[in-house]
Amino acid sequence: MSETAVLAMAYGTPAEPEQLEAYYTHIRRGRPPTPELLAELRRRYEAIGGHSPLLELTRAQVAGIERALAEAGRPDIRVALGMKHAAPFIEDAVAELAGGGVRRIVGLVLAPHYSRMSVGEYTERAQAAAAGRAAVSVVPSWHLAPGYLDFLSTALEDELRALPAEADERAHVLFTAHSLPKRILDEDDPYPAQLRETAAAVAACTGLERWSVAWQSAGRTPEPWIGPDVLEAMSELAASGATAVVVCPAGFVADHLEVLYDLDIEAASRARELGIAFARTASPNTDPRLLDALAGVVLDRLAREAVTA
Ligand code: FEC
Repeated sequence: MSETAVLAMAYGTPAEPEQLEAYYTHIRRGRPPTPELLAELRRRYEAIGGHSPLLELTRAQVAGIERALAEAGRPDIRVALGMKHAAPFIEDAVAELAGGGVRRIVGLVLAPHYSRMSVGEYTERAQAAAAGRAAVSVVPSWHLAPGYLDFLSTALEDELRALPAEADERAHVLFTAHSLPKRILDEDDPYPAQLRETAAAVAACTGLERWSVAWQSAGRTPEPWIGPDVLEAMSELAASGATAVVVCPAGFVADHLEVLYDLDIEAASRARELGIAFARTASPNTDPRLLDALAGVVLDRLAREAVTA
């Protein structure tokens, strides 16, 4: 095995419904959910068929990035999966890589935008797990990677083209990412600005005029979360004359609960109540444009480190 490897880091999902409580407790940093919160989360998983496809999709993305690296001339680089809230955890993957002789780990989070509360936490965990055993350098963000922007642009054009002609006239595109507690704004966190940069780049590629950014899937906690929430934004758009909303969940790279429930069920139902057309852009999942882009991001990181070493 090469001394260099990639640690692909992703959110994680319960592999079995029996693991839901442990998963939710982990997300809540060890605080078990109330029976009501757990039942509500179980209801959302049941509504999408009882199971999120996230684990299978994440594994397929990891295999695809490894393949793309091999095709780009680095068949020696292994890509291991480490997850934030489910096994195999980030710490398990780091231990396996270090135990196998890896001394240099490039961390790649399967989420495009940097926040201290997302990529920052993945980074801290990977670096703590590797301390004294391997050097870890994590790609902070890749929200303007050309293959990712290209995927989003064509996915958006497909949905806009498929809208009924009368709805298309005053269609509005909402680019979304997972909301985070508002306190990140006091710390100059780049997360909101990076989502706006992704959105502006896709809007420029597609010649889009009516678009804005909204936030989705805010946690069920008492503190304020970044807004506008996607559901509120849809109500405001309908009130100001929009006939259709197309949601582009640019903050996610795969189909999972927050896309399949929060958008395809909850937001679609809100659109029906508001009397407007609704569409959601396809997720990149295993599209080669995403996988090649991510392999490119890793190779850039390695090249930059070779220059500065
Ligand atoms: O399909 C699945 O099974 C998992 C889908 C899933 C993804 C995801 C991505 C992100 N989250 C982020 C932040 C937070 C914060 C909290 C939080 C809570 C939840 C809950 C579930 C959940 N998240 Fe998530 N997230 C996914 C699923 N997330 C389930 C718990 C129930 C709920 O509140 O809805 C609040 C924690 C707390 O209570 O203290 C904060 C961010 C991302 C995108 C970046 C990434 O992928 O890492 C940020 C996928």
